[in-house]
Amino acid sequence: MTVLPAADTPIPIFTTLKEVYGSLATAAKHVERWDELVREFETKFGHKPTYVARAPGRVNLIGEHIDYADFGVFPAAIEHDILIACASRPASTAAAHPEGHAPGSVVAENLHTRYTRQVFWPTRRHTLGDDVPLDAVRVAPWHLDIDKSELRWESYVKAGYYGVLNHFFFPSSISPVPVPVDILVTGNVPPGSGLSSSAAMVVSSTLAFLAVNGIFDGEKAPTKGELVNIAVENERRVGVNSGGMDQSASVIALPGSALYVSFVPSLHAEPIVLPRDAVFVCANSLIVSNKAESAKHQYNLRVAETLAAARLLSHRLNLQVDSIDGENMKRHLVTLREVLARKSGFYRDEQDAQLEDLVQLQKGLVDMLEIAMDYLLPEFGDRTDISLDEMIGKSGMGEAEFRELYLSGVDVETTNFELYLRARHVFEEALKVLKFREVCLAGGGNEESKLQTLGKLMNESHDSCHRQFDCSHPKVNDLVRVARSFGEVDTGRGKGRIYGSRMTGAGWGGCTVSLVHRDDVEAFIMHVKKKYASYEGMSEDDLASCVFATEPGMGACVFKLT
Ligand code: NG1
Ligand code: MG
Repeated sequence: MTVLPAADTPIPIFTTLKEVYGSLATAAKHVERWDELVREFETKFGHKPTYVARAPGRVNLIGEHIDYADFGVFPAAIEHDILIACASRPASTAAAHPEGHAPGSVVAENLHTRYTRQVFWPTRRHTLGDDVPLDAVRVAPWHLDIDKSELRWESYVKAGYYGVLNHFFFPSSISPVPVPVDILVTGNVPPGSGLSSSAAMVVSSTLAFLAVNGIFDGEKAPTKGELVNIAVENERRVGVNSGGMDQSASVIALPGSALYVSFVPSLHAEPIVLPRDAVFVCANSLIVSNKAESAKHQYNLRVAETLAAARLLSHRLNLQVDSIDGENMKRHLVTLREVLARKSGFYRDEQDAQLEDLVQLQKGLVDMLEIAMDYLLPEFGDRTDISLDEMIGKSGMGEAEFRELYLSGVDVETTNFELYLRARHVFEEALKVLKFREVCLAGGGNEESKLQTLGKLMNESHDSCHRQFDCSHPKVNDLVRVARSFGEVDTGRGKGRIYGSRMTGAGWGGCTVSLVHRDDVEAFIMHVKKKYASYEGMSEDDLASCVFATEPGMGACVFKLT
């Protein structure tokens, strides 16, 4: 991805919490956490931290599972965040640790007692593939072992470090070696809940390693857009073939605005102010979606299905998506967005100018819906799914190359694929995002009817995630039902003003987001706490961390301690 000016601003380096959270009132709620983090760092490591890297989670308002098809999405940063206090390890304390002398070694602690202390250091990966002693190979990329088979907290720390090492300390002939680092992590983004704790971990880890290595002091400091690109690359190292939505929201967000983020031709983020009376309330279904475990048969399978749908469409439409490499055909992955662009007759470079025009994009999407219906449904019968054999047959590719390109990252026990429903969800959802953006941007007009339109789009988005994309969960559907039923509650000022409710994030558990009138937020939160069965018997404190209103918050930063 190249980067457009919108994301081309520097990553902020702050020295007050008011700057970090965008207002004194918000900052006041976090002072204690920050103090504890700094204090504990000193207790654990015997020296003071020099920086705290901060990255927030995000809530996606609309546009689910379409970022990796290259369509625009609509997230906002939340107040919940990951904080990483860090400092280079002084020689005096390094002596106390056997690992203290390895270049770039990391001692990572977590304030959460469930996560144990981790020590690791990078090696250089020899071109022949073996790890060899550091000083033997000067021109080899850095390597860290990341366990993709289970979800480990330090994997996200390592993923962030990986990108820093290979972007800033490689090739080593022109870069110095990284310093040994002590870090202490804390966070309050609930994991596995669709609020992007993972992106917040990876972004804050990337920032921490950049900061301690002095990269912000030099000319090499990356812009926000560059940080997003590095963080996306980093997160894929944990084994999820994600799009770029979460990292964009976590890095680029500004207080008071949601973001319309688009990815083609390059990362572009447009801050958009939401209607005055709109408040978004998150509620946790308490079903934790374990990414590492589920990636292969859920998330990555959906990525594969949408890419396979794009392949079938491009074959049927006769689009030139592959290239010739000598004697051989070189196959390329194309996204549904690219098929749309090429179908409209524009190749990669020209498509931009044309598709900047969102009206054109809208028309293209409507066309694609029809094309998908013609070409992605099975030949016979009234089912919507097609068999593996039929899918490969319709791809124009040989079986082995198809399996290698599309199915190698997923567990395919399934023999049937819902390519039509997945593609239809993507095109319809992309249309909903454009509509959502348009309503938010429209000046004047009736505020109430704006909220109703936004809410309706959110409801439709949820129903499509559930029925067409099959990424919801029965409990999440219950929670959505509970939220929507607030519309029947008499608040004393009339019926509860809930405009829409949907799952947010990858799904298969996690959180919902509901659009509620500002004046009804408290009553709504009480209603949900009381009616969602899994909340029964929970303490007020625990409930408060399960159901909360969010205002679009500030993106990531580095805090410099004096
Ligand atoms: P979450 O909910 O953070 O796991 C995932 C992807 C996004 C996007 C959404 C679905 C990662 C890091 N992020 O988000 O890119 O595809 O699902 O819209 O996997
Ligand atoms: Mg995630």
